[in-house]
Order: sequence, then C-alpha cells, then structure tokens
Amino acid sequence: MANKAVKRLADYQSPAFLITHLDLTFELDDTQTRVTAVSKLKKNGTDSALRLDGEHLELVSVELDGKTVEPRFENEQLVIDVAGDSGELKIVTLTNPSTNTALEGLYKSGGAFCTQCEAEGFRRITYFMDRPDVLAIYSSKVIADKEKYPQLLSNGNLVECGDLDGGRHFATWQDPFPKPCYLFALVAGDFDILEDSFTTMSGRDVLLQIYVDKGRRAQATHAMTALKASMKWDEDTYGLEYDLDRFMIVAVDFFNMGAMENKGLNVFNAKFVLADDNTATDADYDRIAGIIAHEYFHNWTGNRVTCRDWFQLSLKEGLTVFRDQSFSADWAGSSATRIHEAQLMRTAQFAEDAGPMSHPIRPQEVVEMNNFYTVTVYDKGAEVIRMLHGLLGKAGFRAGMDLYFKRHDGKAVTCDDFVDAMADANDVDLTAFKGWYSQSGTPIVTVTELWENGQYGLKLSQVTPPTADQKEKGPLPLPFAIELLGHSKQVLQLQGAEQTFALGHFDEKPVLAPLCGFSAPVKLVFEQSDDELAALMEKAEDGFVRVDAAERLLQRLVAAWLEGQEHPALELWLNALHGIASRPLTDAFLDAELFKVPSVNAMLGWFENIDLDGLVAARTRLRSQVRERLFAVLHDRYQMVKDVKEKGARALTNSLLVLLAESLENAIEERYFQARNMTERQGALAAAVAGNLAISDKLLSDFDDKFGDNLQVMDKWLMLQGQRSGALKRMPKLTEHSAFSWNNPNRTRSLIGVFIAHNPEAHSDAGYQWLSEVLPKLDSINPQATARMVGPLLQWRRFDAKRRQSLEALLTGLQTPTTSADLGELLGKALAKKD
Ligand code: B3K
Ligand code: ZN
Repeated sequence: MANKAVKRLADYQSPAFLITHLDLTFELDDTQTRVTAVSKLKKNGTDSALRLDGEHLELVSVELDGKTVEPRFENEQLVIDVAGDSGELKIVTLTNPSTNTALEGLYKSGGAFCTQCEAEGFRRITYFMDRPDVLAIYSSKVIADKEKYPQLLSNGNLVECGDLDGGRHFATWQDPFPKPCYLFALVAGDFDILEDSFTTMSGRDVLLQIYVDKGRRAQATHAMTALKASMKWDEDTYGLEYDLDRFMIVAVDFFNMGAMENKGLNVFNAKFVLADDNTATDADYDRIAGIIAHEYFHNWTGNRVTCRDWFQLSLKEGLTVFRDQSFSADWAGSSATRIHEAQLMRTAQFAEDAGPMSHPIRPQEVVEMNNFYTVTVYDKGAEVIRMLHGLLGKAGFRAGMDLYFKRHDGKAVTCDDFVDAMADANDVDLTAFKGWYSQSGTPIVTVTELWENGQYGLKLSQVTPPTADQKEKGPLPLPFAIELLGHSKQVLQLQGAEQTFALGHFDEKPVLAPLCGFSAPVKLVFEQSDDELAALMEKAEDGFVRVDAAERLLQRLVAAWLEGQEHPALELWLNALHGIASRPLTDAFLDAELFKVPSVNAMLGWFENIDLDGLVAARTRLRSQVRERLFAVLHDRYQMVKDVKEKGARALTNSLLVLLAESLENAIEERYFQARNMTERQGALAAAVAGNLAISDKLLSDFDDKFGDNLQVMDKWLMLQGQRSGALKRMPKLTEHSAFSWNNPNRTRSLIGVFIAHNPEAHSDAGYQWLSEVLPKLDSINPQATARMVGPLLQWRRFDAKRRQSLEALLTGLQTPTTSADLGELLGKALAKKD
C-alpha cells in the first residue's frame, strides 16, 4: 500500500517561511501544461531550509533571486536552502491534466480545464508550502488556445486580457485578499454564462456569473436566485458583505465532492447547479440552494478567516454547514428540513462514530486528509455550533461571530480561537464545552422519570462508550430540549454525568417529549411506555419527536420480530398512522416522513449486531402490514394530495406511493407517464423499484429513452439501478451502459456507491466477489471517490459470522502494494486488531 505518514495535531509547528506573494503563469496544454510560479519568501524563524510539497510534477527549473539552484529531495519534499531572510523563488514545472483521473490539482472535465486544490491538491500544480497557514496574495496569468478555451478564469478581479501568437490568448487575474493555496482556482473552457448583479448593503455592485455547459444557461436560474438570496441572508443575519467585484460559479461534471469555495471562483459539481422542473426534483432544488449558500458563506467562514491546519477543518465546515442549514430552514419552507438533518446524524454519523473511523470533530491524527471530509467534521460539527447558538442565544451568537471576525479576519486560526471569541463576547466560560471538539463518540443519555405526590421531574445521566480511537470519555455539557405534552416546553442544560430536574406539580403524570428538535447529537435510552410513544407520534408538537417516537416503537417491534416474537408496538404504530391519515391534513412535509418505513440503513443504527437478512425481512413485513391494514385510509389520502401542485403534497404523495407500491401498480404507471415534473416522475419510478414491480423494467427503459442524453439526470436512473433487486446480476450490462463511466465519480457513486450502501445484494458471496474486482479498479482511477464509497464495508465486525469472514477476506484482499493512501488508511483502521 502507498505509505503515507501519520500527521498529528500535537506536532503542529508554524511554517519556517512565509510566502507573501505568488505569481503564477499557466501555459495550458492537454498533456504538458507549463506552470511558472514566482514566490516572495520571508523567513519565519531560524531554519534556512525551505521545504516544498509536490506530487506528480516534472521539475523543469528552480531559480532563487535569479540564480539557478540545485534543489534536493527529502521525504518527498523539494528542499531549497535560503541563506538570507527573504528571496524570490521561481519554479517551472510540467503537469499532465489529461491523465489526472484523481481530479485533484489541474485536470480536464469534459472539454474544460479546471482545478481542485483542497485539501492538498495544489502540490499537484506546483511545488509549494501546501498548508493552510501560508497566506499569499496571488496573481495568475492563464494562457490557452483561444478557440477551444475562450474563457480563462481565476480568483479575484480580471486585470488584463489579450491575444497572443499561435491562436492563443491570455487573461491575468489578481486576488487582493491573502489566501491559502487550497483556495486557488483556475478554469478554462467554452461555457454559456448566466449573468446577474447584486448590490451589497454598502451599495457596491457585484457582477454574478454562472458558467455552464453550452445550452444549459436556463437551467442555472434557480442557482442564481439562491445565490442572491444567500448574499442577502448573510448581510441580514451576520452583517457579512461580499468583498470582490465579481463572484463566479463554474459547473463541471467531473468533480469529487459537491462544490468548492475557491475565492471568487466557486467550482461546482454540475448536479448542484443545474435544475429545471423537467429534470430536477423538489429535493434537488433544495439541495442546490443549500450548497450554493454553503459555498457562498465560506467566503467569510473559511476564506476570510481560514484554518491554521487541517485538523481544524470543522472550524470552517461545521460553522458553514450550520449557516447553510439556518439559511435552508428559511428558504426551503419545509418542516422536514430539521428531521432530515437529524436522520443523517443518526444514521451516517452515529455509524461513523461506532466504526473504525471514529474521530472527534477536530481529529487528532490523519493520514490522508481527504478521508476527513466526513459527516462527523461537517454535520456533527454543525450540531456543535447549533448547541452554542442555542446556549448563547441569537444575539449572543452574533456578538461572538462579530468578535471572531474582528480578531481573526485575514488569519488562519483554530477551533479554540472560535470558541474563545464566543466565550469572550458573552463573558461565559466554555472550557467544558470544548470537550465536544476533542471527544469522539455518541453520548448516550438515559432519561428516568421521577413522579411522586404530583411532583414530576427528570433524572438525566450520560455516558459515552469508548470508540475505536479513544477509550476514556467524560461527560459533555448538552442542551436537552423537552416538551410536556399539552403543557410547557423548555431546555434543560445537562452539565455533568448526572443531574435531576424538578419540573413542577401536575394532576396527572405528563407525557414527556424528549430531545425536541434533536437538541443534542446523542442517543436516547428511555423506557417510555408504548402508549406514550404512540401518543407522541400522533400529538407531539415537535416534528422530530413525532418521527423519533415512531422509530422507537418500530425498534421495539423489529427487535421482537428478530427474536421470533410479536409485540404490541405493531398495533400502536398502525393505529397512530391510521389516526394521522384520517385527520385533516396540517403538515404534508411531516406526514411524508411519518408515512415512511425506516430504511434498513436506519435500522442498522438500532442494533449493535447486524442481522441483515432479519432486517430486510422485517422491513418487508412492515410494508405489507401497512398495505393490508391501512390501504383504504392511505389511498384516500393519496387521492386527496396527488394532484395538489405544492411541494409538501408531492412529498407526501411520493411517500404514499412507495408505501403502497405493491397495491398501486396501475396508478404508479399512470403517474409516471403523466408526470408534470421530475418530482412526480422520479417518485413513481422509485415506488416501482421499491415495490420491485413488474412495471419497473418498462419505466426504467422509458426513462433511459427520455433522458439518456442528459447524464446528470441519468444519475437518478443509475441510483435506482444500484438499489434495485437483481442489481448484481445486471452490473456487467449496467457498467457498459452509455450513462455510466468508470472515470466520473458522479456515475460511479450513483451506481456502485448506492449499491454498496443500499443494496443487501452487496452483502452476498457474489456481491463481495464483484466488489473485490471493481474496487481496486476504481481505486486506481480515483482514490478519493473510492474511499468515500467503502464506509459501509468497514463496519464488517458488526455482521453475522459468515459475512464477517467474507468481508474480512474482501478488505484484506484490497490491501495491495498499489492500494492508494486513501483506501489504505481506511482498510488499515478497519482491519486493525482489537485489544
Ligand atoms: N471545501 C470543499 C470540500 C473540499 C474537498 C476536499 N477533498 C467543499 C465544501 O465543504 O464546501
Ligand atoms: Zn464547506
């Protein structure tokens, strides 16, 4: 396996040199792009050895202050001895964008050149101090063939452009704001542009441009609307204004993640920009707005104030996710937004913390940084910020943000700096709260009700079980929001391992709705009666509590079924659903969540050991019980909402279609063919696949006919193919299909990533055999994208004995001399002997 050293937060040292200015010249060429990098150096200590990172580069020349120098290589770094306190360094290198399938550094996406530098991709462009605490002022001159690449873009403001000989032209960009190299970007191509403008709160006009593939301009209007709304929201909410003359977004199809917040030049995965009603679902629209907002918000939280080192990634990501979530709560207009956030935490993040990759939101050790763009750093990081926001209140949080920018604008700082600004602005002690940054794992909060002589109270206690990375855990301060059904709501602050709270006198024991709004990222242990859970499911005010109560009932039921027993929770759950479906509709978004049977993935989080076959069977049984017992009332509700032209109604209709699929084959076919938009079409198709209906083949083939030339839409098709029953035997054909490409992570993630994460067929002998063939191939093409797919397999220790053995063999077999550092780190952790 590629051997890469472990880096530790504890070993942080400030850089030996600062690079204050960097002038780059790119002579773009498909196979031999020439990069000239001129940096101004300043010694930052006593060490005279300047150590520069570089990968996959061909070194042409190095000059220091005009004189050629012979550099040496040490530990894969280029080392140059600099005698004086400052100097000008000129390095010329060659790089090959065409063979760069890892999509890091400079690469080709379709016909365009583009870059991705975060986390450590700049070292594939030139030799540099590739670390976020080296902030320089950049200028970049981009030279390319004028006909093929009429648009030449980089960060900042355009200062000069013109023609050159040989059919070439150039553009020079200057970015006045010092930035780390991970925020550098370059794009050269031939795009359509959607333009607009925004007047900032201080009256400056900003040119807004979205660059998309030819013919797609109209599909960028939603993204543009979301961008302007984000700019306004950040001014209104945080007083944060955009700072350059123009803001550009470029949509590319080859991209490892969602998008990238390069200063003034965001590069996006096209699927998070392009949308119209015929090709995008309501959920796509909301996701696009959320990501546009996220990247825009990074301009302050990430770019103006950046991270000192990569261990601090949550400084910018947790905070920015919290900011985009707050924006979406207003923008998306769906009461289910918070429920979805909680679901992601409880399925993906809790699973990550329970597995071999467990890490705190500020990790302490990293081999491949790209492996740490995780649901823990991002989403648990956002939950931690949300708790701070709750603790300090809106005004207190804003005061903390103001102080944070006042102190740290233009600097590279740490998570401690952020929490200190919050503490100082509010004059509170947040020392104990900082434990959320250093401790991994999911706290388990046990709730005990105290009920005596009409006095009601609660005892809350917490314990965090040991995780793969950390044995010793302590209690963390956490907000525990409650509602007493029909009475009051309040937030209890649990400060230590155990605390009791007196909640007053009641004539009857109140029904407790615990953890309202998922107020802390914790698991709950609460022996609440089945009847109370059913009451919460029907009547609690808080949407999260209602969905959670349904899950807690189902968890009891499924646990009994796995033991071959029956359980009263079944009747209670069905009755509650019946009640909800019979009453006047008040919140279609919420009902859309309640009328879902939890996925097998969600069920995995309910049990320590995975009985996969048992869970699949339980889920099938739950669905058939609903159809048998509730068809009439659910069908009435379906009839009532199916033609309502409103987002919530569409969400509810789609949930009902999936729930009743096997009994609604004709209706599904009709709905698919008469669909007025992609939300309806995809909903019908998903229902056909979920019910494994005979009609699926016909609908999937029609979808291919209709959308075969739009690869972004075909990702939806690939995802359904990946989930579908019988997917494994169709894989050879699917991977040959024109909608699939081994080199494009959108395609591989849709088909193979979804197959691994959502199809039980992946966990069969033939499934493991197939994965043992395709994963090495994917890893050799794109390590980062491959590493992001294997998460579910790393949980191998939780499966039954037979699968455990096969999975161990599969993972062991993936460890070869050519395995990437990305995959290697995950395999090493997953297979490490347990002590
Ligand atoms: N900061 C980028 C992620 C970079 C991915 C590195 N492998 C996207 C975001 O969080 O906004
Ligand atoms: Zn981000």
